[in-house]
Amino acid sequence: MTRVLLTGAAGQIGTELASALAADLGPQNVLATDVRDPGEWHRGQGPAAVLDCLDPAAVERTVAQFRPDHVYHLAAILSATGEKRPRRAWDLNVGSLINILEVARTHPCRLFVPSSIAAFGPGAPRSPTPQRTVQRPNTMYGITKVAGELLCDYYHSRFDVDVRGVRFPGLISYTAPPGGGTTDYAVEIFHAALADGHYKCFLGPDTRLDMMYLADGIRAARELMEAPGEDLEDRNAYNITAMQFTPAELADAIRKLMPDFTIEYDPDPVRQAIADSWPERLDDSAARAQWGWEPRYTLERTVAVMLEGVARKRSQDDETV
Ligand code: AKB
Repeated sequence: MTRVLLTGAAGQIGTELASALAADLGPQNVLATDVRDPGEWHRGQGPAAVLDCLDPAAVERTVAQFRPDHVYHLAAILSATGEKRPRRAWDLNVGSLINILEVARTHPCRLFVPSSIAAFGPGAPRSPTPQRTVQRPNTMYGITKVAGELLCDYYHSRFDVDVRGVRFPGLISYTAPPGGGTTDYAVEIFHAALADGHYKCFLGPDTRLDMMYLADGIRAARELMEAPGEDLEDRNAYNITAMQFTPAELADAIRKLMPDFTIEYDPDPVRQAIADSWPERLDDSAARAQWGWEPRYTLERTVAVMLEGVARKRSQDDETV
């Protein structure tokens, strides 16, 4: 059975990915790690541990002891937080990655390293953004993502490390909140709709961005990790996409199920500038051709699943208070 290690497992992607992997592989085969104490985030499925990926000895020890076949390296600082603490974003995003890549040289395992739409900047075509085009991002987060893509390419060609990755659009889910991203509005809006019937959006109404429901994102990561390596010409940074919308279009889609929902706009200059520099729609034809990528969640399906999931979570949270 495949043994899997996750870093950053307490985050938005890690929480759902760990559960999905534990359900399929058996909880004992999935080690969830995060820099935060598992007492704060772990819900009791399989083993969990504290791991600071900036500590190379701790990364080495954890990998040597657990002997994973696959590692999903999810620890990262996102775009908006990265602009508040650029040096910290560089240190964590690039420093943790190189520690993981180094360990994979001596303890062979397959790595998944996520990149992002943030790896593109204002100079790239925005709709569609080609798989291969100019990458000159002007955010620290984006710079760490380009550096990460290049590091992964380097460790693959120079040391034969089997590392793979996708460029995620904004991810929408309700199990664990995203934290410090620019696309977070597309999650917050559902919580506000159900709590107050109203949302104050930190991006302007016409800001179109590339988005995906997290279940599609998790399936993309897992399918890429199972794909034959020899087919992966663009292995470390596949564009993937599912849907594109603006805050106003998302609000309209929510209003189809909650007719009284209202939205107002109060753009935050930092996050608005980040969003304006990002792709509206990635061209995902390389992922489709090289490993069969195909999204399943449309905007309408995502809105229905999110309203139901957030409502369920709110009533569970009420019961535990
Ligand atoms: C962010 O908004 O920073 C992230 C991303 C698109 O990578 N969700």
